[in-house]
Amino acid sequence: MSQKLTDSSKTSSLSSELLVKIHDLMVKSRVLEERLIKIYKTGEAYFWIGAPGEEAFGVALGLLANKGQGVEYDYFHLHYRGTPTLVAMGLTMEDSIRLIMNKETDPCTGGRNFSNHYCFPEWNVVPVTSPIEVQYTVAIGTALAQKNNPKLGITVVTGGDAGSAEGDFASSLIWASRPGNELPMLLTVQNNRVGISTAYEDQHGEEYIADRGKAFRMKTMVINGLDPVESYLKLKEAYEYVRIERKPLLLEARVSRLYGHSSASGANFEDSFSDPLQTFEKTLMKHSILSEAEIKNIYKKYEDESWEAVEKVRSEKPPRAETVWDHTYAQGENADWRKF
Ligand SMILES: Cc1ncc(C[n+]2csc(CCOP(=O)(O)OP(=O)(O)O)c2C)c(N)n1
Repeated sequence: MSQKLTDSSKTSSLSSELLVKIHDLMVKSRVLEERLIKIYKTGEAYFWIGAPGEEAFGVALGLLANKGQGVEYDYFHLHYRGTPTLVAMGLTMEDSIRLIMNKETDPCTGGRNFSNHYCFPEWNVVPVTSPIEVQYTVAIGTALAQKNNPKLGITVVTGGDAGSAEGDFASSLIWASRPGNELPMLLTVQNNRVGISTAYEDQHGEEYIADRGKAFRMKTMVINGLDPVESYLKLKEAYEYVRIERKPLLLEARVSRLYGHSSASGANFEDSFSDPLQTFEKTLMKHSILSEAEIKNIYKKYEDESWEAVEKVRSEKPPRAETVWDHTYAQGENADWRKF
C-alpha cells in the first residue's frame, strides 16, 4: 500500500459505540452478500455482482449521508457495489434478496433487474445502471439542481477504477468544476486495481486516479478504504467540504474485491486481497471493544436473518407479464404523449 495512505489501526478517534455500529453494519453487508452468492450458486438467481471487500468504505459513505427525498437531501448515484452503503442507510436483507431472486415484491425494479442494481426514490438513490460510468454524467443533473439550494443537499457518485477510462468520468470532472459554477458533488472511485480481468497497471499511466481532479483545481483525497476508521473520518471531512463549500471533491478509496468481479467470473473467494472485516475485528479485539464470542454472535444474528429472509422471499411471485412496460413509459394521466 502506498505511503500516501495513512495506517490507522488506532480506534481512539471514534467512540466505541460508533465502532461497534460500523462493525455490525459491515458484518450485515458481508453476510448478505455471501447469502446472495449462495442464492446464485444454488440456481435460485441468474446473476450476482456485489461488494464484499468494500464494507469499510461503503458503510461509512452510507452512515454519513443526509438521507431523504428531494434536493435538500443527498442524492446517490451508486454503481453495482453499493450494498454496504445501502445497508448503512437501512436496506433490509429481504429487499436485496427480492431483487436478486427477481420477485415482483422487489421495491427497486419489480424483479426486473440484476442484483445490486438498487433504486430507492425515498432516499434519493437513483437507479443503478448496467453500462458503467454513465452515473457520473447523470449525477451532474442532481448536482445542478442542488447548486443554489440553501438546504445543503449534495450529490454523491461512485464507480470503479477501470470505468474511470470512460468519457462520462471526464465529462463529470469538467461539469463539476466550471469556474464560478462549481457543483456540490462528492465523486468517489473505489479502486480495487482491476477491471474484470484488466490489471490497473495495464490501463492507467497515473498513479492516483484522484490526481486527475487536480487538473480541474478540485480538492482530492486518496484514502485507505479498507480501514473503517480512516474511511469514516476522511469521508466526514469530504462530505462537510462539499456541503459547506458547494464545490466538488474527487476521492479515491483503495478497496478489495474479495469474490472476484461477479458470478460471471465464478464468485469465488480470492485471498490475494486483504479482508477489511478480519483486520477490523483483530483491532476491536485488541482494544477489548468486542470479544471473539460477541463477534461470532453478530455473524450468527445475520446468518439467521438472511436465511429467514430467503425462506420468506422464495415463496413470493415473479413479476407478471402485464407489468413489463410499467415505469418504462409515462402512465396514468400523463400516458397520452400527444398532450405534450
Ligand atoms: C459501458 C460499459 N462498458 C463495459 C461494460 C462491462 N463491464 C462491466 S463491469 C466492468 C469493469 C469495471 O471495472 P471497474 O470500473 O474497475 O469496477 P469494479 O467492477 O472493479 O468494481 C466492465 C468492463 C459495461 N457494463 N458498460
